[in-house]
Amino acid sequence: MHVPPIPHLTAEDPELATLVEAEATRQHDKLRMIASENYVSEAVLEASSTVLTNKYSEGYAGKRYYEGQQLIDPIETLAIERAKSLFGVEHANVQPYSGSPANLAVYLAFLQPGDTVMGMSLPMGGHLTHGWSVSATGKWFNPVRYAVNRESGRIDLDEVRDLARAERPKVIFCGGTAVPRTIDFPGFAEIAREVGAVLVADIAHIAGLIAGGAHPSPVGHADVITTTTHKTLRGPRGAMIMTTAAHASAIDKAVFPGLQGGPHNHTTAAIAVALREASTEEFGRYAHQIVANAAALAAAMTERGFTLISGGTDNHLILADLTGKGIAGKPAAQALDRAGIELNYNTVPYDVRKPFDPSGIRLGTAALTTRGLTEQHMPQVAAWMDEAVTAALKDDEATIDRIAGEVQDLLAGFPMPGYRAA
Ligand code: DSN
Repeated sequence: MHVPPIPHLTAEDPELATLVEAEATRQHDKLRMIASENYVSEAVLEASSTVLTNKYSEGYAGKRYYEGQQLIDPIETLAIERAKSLFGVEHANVQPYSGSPANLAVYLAFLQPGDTVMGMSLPMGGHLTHGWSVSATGKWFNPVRYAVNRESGRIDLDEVRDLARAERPKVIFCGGTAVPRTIDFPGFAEIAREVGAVLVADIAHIAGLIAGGAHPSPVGHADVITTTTHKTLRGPRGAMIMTTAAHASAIDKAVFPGLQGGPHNHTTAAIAVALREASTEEFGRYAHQIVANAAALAAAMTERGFTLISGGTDNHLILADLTGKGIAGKPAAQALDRAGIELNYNTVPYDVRKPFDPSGIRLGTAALTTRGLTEQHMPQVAAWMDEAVTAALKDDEATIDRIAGEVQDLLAGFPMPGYRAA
């Protein structure tokens, strides 16, 4: 059953409550490996569902447009101070509704429509909001995009520098959604400095690793840092923008009133809780375990004949090209889901297939590490993946069903925050 329990929802809206309970069970029974997902703590869940959702608070602490902020102001200030202390930054804005609005605020703060922005191409591992063509950021600005090296699968900073020198972007984004390797923040900072660009580090995927000391920090290198709060950082769905003091006012004005109305105060409170959790030694151990698990899984997948982009991983994320396995990413992801292994199909660099039916899969170890799985379990996970993909090619649903049962049996021994067996 869902924890905290939902008796009022069950009484008032059983149809919805049944769906929520079923989702809790699904999350419990599946090996969740979508690289951007996690399980939040029960304290974060409780904070997310408080009466704070009832309150409008347009503005910032001490400068609101509505009365009754006696308690909201200290809650938002607590979240801000915890973000500043955890990441070692001069300023934090905790109001962005999610990662895309956070990145849009950067455009509003530093660019005019038509200005040049440089980011990693989406199929190479970047994000829609780093200037991809279907995004407002690609339609209203002039995007130029860097790739990864075709052979190494890694960013080549010499190519990035050449492009920056040629295009003179006003803003450069580093970071992305399918980047399995360490991001060289000092290297990007040097390039940004040379061409006079604002460097934005989008650390959405790796924020928890940075907080836990398992990935280098962009602080001192990037002018602006954007992040979601719900991936490796293990907070509620939300976002933050962190800056030097020099850029604080521009970012705050861009978030409100530039882009958003009232902040979601229940989310702000849950972010504050997550940031407190992320400042503990236990969270540091968790962050390192995520990376150790990903390394062990990458090694086991390689042994089983999976082709990994860049040959492996330095962080929580693995990107695999399934061409060598004779199956496309989408049918593989669907079969793996039926086998109790949840991940997403994904383009790989220089993919010859379409984004809605690409060659690869993307997976991550943040959620399964929260459940308590360690390196010793990764060979079994890789074996299940290999078996399920092979079974999919032969329409062998019996094997897929068997794996789903084995996954469920394994996970029964690893508690899930937010769920208890009834
Ligand atoms: N949807 C996020 C991810 O999965 O990485 C990016 O926006």
